[in-house]
Amino acid sequence: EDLEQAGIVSREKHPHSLQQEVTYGTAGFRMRAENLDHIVYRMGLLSVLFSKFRSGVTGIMITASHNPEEDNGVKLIDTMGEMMPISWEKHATDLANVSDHQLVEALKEIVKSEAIDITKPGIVSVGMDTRISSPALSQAAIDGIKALNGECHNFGLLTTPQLHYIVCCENTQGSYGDPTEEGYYNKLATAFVKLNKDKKCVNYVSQLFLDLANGVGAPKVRELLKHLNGSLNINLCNDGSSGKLNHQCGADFVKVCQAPPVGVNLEPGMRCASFDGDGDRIVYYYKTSEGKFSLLDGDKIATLFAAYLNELVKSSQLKLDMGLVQTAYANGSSTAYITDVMKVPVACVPTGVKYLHHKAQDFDIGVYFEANGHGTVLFSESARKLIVNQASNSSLDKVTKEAADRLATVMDLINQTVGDAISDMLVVETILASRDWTCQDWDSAYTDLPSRQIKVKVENRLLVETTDAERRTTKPPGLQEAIDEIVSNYKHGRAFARPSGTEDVVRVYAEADTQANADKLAYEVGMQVY
Ligand code: 16G
Ligand code: ZN
Repeated sequence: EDLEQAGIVSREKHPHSLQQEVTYGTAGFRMRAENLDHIVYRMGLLSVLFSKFRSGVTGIMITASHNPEEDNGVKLIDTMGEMMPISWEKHATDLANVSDHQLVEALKEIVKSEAIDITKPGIVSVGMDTRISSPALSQAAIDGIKALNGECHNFGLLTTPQLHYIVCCENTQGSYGDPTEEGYYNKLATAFVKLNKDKKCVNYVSQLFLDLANGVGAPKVRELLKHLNGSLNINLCNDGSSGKLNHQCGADFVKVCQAPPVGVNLEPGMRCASFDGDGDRIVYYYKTSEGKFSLLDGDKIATLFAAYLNELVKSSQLKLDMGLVQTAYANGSSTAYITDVMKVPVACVPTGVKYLHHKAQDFDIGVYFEANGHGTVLFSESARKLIVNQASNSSLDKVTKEAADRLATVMDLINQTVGDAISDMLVVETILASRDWTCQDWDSAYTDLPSRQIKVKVENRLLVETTDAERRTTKPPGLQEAIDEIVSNYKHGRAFARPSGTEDVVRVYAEADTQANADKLAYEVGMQVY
């Protein structure tokens, strides 16, 4: 039968070739591309089982996001366009590690433990980024899907969030949008053009300098521009025509180095943004009139979104509760601002989109962002209905109805399946235009505490264990006490250490009153971990 067939194809075309054990990490499997072939093939198999289990279309994305060109990765997408649930990660890990002749047995094991009806259809949508290794790996995934007699929708080049969007559309009978790349541009562009049609701006300039990290964002933003009818001008930088993927550019580089990417000649007055390699993160930045580089990261984007949505909800005369979700990396000033000034509840969760997304579902409107620029807004089903009803309620006064209409349109501009650089960019631009703000205006809400991130190479990063959304360590013994002691010597000091979920290192984050102190604090905490 099919499962036996999967075993034959495995041995003949995608043999297991790796010594070390691998685990399905924070965002799937990620490693040197040459080691991934059999893993991706097996994820093709798993995605078919997962589709049968869910009775819907699942997805597979081939990408390693902001990692170097030599790496690649694979992650699975659930039927609502969200990440595969954590409970299935162990199946992915098991399947990736078994030998070729144990494979059929492992598949049977999954079928049994999840009580999967194997006779159901298995349908999987596949997308990939621009890496040189992506087409071959994408083929490995397709081979896996076909080996189990699954149906494959091969979309080729996509940003990660585009694939999430398409999978969601495929499972919701078009109510979320058309399940095509074209449908994606149409939905976003229609909302953007509507929201920006009669803007009269003095301070906001409709000109964005966009660093695409030489990744898949470049061809996709070009496509988008064709649909925007000139309502936004974008200068594409690092668009893949010469530079190397993620090399000295992209959202991760800019965030970690707190410096502009190569290829962008930053001058005061310019509004700039960077995508990461697969288009699911964005950060903004500009040069102040004093000539200082200033970053508008995920925290700044979250507060911009939340404040604006809050106002629209109030003007629409709706009662919807809003919450903001962050991780330990959120700048302390942002958390204080949201709590004390905006008076919006803040939750802190462990690093990784799956945790943020899940927590955001607790609110009518849940805004979540990682400081690194990955985030979106979730509207509960009841909130969505209330907003749509209010927008079409003809008994309301003009101002209220217009606000509700605007809120409904902003909702259409947001990719709720996952953080999406293209969608987030369009929302930021809409809000800045509607407020007639420059970057400096936006930035003035609060001042970030200087911070520093470092990574520490250790023998075994898993010796460090954490609690309290990664803000405190429980192991090794004595580490947290030592960190507390060091931190107490710094004004506005805060620091934590956590094992990375994507690299073999321990990450240390520190913030303090000055950059020199933040640097020193990170270093001192790093020495405790080492
Ligand atoms: C992955 C996560 C990202 C997280 C990062 C942290 C997803 C889709 N991506 O890229 O959210 O910030 O890992 O990596 O979940 P780290 O554990 O190595 O610090
Ligand atoms: Zn990414």
